[in-house]
Amino acid sequence: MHQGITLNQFFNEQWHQQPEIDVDLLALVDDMARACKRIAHAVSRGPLRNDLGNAGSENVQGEQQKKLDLIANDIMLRCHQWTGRVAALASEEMETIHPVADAAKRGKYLLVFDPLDGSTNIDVNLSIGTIFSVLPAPADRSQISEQDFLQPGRNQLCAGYAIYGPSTVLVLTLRQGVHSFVLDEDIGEFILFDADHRIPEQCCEFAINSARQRLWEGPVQRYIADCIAGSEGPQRKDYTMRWVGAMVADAHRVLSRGGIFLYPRNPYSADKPGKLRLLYEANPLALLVEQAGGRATTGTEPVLDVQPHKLHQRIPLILGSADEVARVEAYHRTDPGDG
Ligand code: P6P
Repeated sequence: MHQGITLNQFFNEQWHQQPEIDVDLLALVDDMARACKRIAHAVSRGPLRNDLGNAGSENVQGEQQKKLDLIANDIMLRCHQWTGRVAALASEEMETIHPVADAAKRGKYLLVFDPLDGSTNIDVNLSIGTIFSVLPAPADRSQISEQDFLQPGRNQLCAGYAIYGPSTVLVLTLRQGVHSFVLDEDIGEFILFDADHRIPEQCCEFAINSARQRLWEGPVQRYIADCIAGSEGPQRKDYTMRWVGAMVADAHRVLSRGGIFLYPRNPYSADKPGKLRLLYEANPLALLVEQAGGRATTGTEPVLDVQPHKLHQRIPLILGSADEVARVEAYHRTDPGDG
């Protein structure tokens, strides 16, 4: 696939080669690109418009909502709820699902998203992003319920993220490879720069918040200790550590150049087995990583196989280069102890 074509041209070419690709799904991707352009614009003007800081409200997770969290959420609703492609939406920033109004045509997809992941980075001008996942809607769309969203990640038809960094980059999959596009602000188009991306199988870079080491489950404690032991230790190679504090940024680095990202299970907190949310953080990133040849696990099972039981469910997440994630899974098999 040749570099330099627009998102639209790219997917039109894919559709000509594979007519089975649903044109409504391609149109939804186009709607998403528009939403991400608008969010990128709002984020970049945050300091100029006094849009930094807290909104004075909390989300369902009890976390302080940033003004830009709510602005990004509103942009996502505006760009998707009247297109006729979506039957209902769900967001980290909304406690319950958001069915498309009866007056509008309810489309064949459910859209679930984190409108602005890593929003604690906003006020210090570090990378943040939008994460999204597209699921099939039920045949009967007259009464969409939360239950309809509770599908394992393997059901996703499309997943992706936009990262708002030095450039605005859109990375997505329609289950036929992972493709990356960079926003050319001069023409307002996302331009293809990396088609059919493959994540390096080997790596020597891990991402974990080491300040929470006391809360990690045993296998992760031992794995990280062995990484820190470097070439004198059982891994027989030296590692480096990176932690941006926004999963979308850490995952983008891991997907781009290899590595492993860990936000492991906290065995001391039954109701919060992990920090990251299954439906709109772990599942979309897990699909992207698997589509690029990597792995994504809870430590004991593939993330995409987990059957969700509530909308804002949290999950332990370990994803990245196939060989390194397989290594961590082996630590869980050989000595699963919690301590
Ligand atoms: P900690 C952002 O709030 C987030 O949900 C993820 O994007 C990020 O990876 C994680 O939390 C950071 O958590 O414990 O390091 O602050």
